[in-house]
Amino acid sequence: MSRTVSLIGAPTDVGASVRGAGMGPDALRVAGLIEALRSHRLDVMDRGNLSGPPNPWKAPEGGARHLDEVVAWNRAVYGAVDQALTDGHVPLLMGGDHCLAIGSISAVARHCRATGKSLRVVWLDAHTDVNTEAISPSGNLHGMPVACLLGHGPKPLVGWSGEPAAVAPDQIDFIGIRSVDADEKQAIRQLGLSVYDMRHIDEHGMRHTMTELLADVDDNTHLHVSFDLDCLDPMEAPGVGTGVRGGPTYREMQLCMEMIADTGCMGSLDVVEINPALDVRNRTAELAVDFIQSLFGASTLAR
Ligand code: EXY
Ligand code: MN
Ligand code: MN
Ligand code: MN
Repeated sequence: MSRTVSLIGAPTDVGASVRGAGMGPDALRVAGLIEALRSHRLDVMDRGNLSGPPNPWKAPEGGARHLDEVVAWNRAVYGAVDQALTDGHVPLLMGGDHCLAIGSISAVARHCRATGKSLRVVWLDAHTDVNTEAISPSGNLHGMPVACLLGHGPKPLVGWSGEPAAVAPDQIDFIGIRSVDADEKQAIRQLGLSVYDMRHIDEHGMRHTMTELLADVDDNTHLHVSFDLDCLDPMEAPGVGTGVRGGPTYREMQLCMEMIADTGCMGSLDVVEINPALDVRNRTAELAVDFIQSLFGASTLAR
């Protein structure tokens, strides 16, 4: 894994249900992300914040909200992540809401196809984000990135990796799931998605779950981690727009990150849904900085 991390800020909440996630990138900088990564001998290149259209704060049209603005922001994300990968860096996308994973993971998928790497996406979230405009209860596009990446979301957001689907159903695993809409459940069954929900973690523990999830990771694997801070229990991470009670503990999350770091295969990362407007001081961004350090191997004594 490269030891140069490219920070890409995407200050937008156009896909979210509430305002505020647009302040996420600077909350991470204020929480000391750059200094923390550099303290572990990582080179860090802060590429600054992308620009894009303001949030028009309109009602959904055709089952999707702010589609044009979401397309524009994801185009900017795609370009920046693609450039970081071309430069041989590890792109760290700082959201911003989770709709931005469309541009991020589409760029990673195209890069993996070009370099012959095998892509695996680890989706850390309370939600499966696999709604489409036909079944979404809200029309918010942060609830649809997985559907788009699988080739089923709103047409302007599909096919960006050069293939109809950026990711195949067996290339993505979910951790921390505990809030799934009725129609999403049907989609999960039909697609055969691998969902390690909180029930699985309760019954088997995080260690068994991650051992199972990472079993087939090898040197040719490019792991992409898409980390939605609402994966955590809102008691730990209050600064999120769609918090759901009953999430993993701090130590369960740390173990998850450390086991991912142990593979040495994490090639790209999204950190999304931090909403400082809903936070207690800057607690959620500071928590994210803890976990990001663990993803880069900081907690592992062997390194
Ligand atoms: N499933 C609900 C919806 O689609 O509106 C809630 C989605 C929340 C999405 C957050 C980013 O994870
Ligand atoms: Mn999400
Ligand atoms: Mn979520
Ligand atoms: Mn099991």
